[in-house]
Amino acid sequence: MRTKVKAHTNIALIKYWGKRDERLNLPAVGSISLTLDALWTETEIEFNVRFKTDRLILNGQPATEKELRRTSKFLDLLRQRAGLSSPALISSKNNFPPAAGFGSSASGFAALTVAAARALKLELSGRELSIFARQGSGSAARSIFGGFVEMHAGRLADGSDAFAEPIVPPDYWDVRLLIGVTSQVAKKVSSTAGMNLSKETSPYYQAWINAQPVDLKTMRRAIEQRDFEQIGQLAEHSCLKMHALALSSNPGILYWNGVTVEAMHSVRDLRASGTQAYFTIDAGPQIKALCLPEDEPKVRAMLESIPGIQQVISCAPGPAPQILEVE
Ligand code: 2P0
Repeated sequence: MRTKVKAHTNIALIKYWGKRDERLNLPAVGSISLTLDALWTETEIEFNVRFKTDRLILNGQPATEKELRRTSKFLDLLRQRAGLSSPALISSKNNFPPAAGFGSSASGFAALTVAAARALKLELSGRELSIFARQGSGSAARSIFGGFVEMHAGRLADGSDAFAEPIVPPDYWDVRLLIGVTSQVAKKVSSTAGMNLSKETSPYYQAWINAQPVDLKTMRRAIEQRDFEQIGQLAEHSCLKMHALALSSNPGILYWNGVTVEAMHSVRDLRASGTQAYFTIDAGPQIKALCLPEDEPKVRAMLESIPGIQQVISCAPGPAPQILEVE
């Protein structure tokens, strides 16, 4: 009952911000993402009746109590489905620096879901796996698939219609996402805390919910048609709307630093000079620039020339989780 799985992280082009149900972790809005090849988590899990309790090793170190509790609670869902109660030993490592601005939760919970399901001999569809992954972390549901992926908010109270699915096959279209690292300081407000505060206090929250279906539909069509300009413009717009929600929360949440703002201007200046580049930013200060493969050198050079950018990481579309070992 030992399995090892590699899962990739993802970047949202249409952002997820807000929950319709906290207990089941149901998103208030759908989202669209791109799975990334260069950033991944490898997770090994063993269930064994002889273990006394669950144990979790993260990047070679024992996890904190809080991390272990979250993981055990999540594994209970899969154990319950399998009708088993064996404790697990989990060892998980990321290939990306914590400074990359990706919480490990998307690739981490996707890898854990696929590894645990396989080790417990559960035969689950991609849809079912994404429903489990969602309960670990909303963005993890999208990492169950490669390439461009849509997460559905759903309407049902039990969450059975809140799942992710691919929009096009993983090799449908080659694009690039370049991550400019601006800071290595941990963010002060987590995504979960930030989106819950926005729901409670932002005067723009309902407008955000109302506009999302049109953004999702337009993005879906733009991906199918490989319309890069439409995708880029819409991704920037969705990012700025998400940050407008954070800023208009009370107290306001500001995820950017000065370098992030400089970089947003630089991306737009490059675009004005004729290179198709668009930015997106998550719940942190890193800048992420979307471009076509042929423009990658120019976009990288632009990011590297900004004072305060510490590192640039290039990503292409990535695959679905892969099972590396089964015993
Ligand atoms: C996204 N983010 O769509 C948005 C944009 C961050 C900014 O999904 O509370 O860690 O565990 O469901 O998955 C990060 O949120 O949140 C996220 P939970 P998660 O990528």
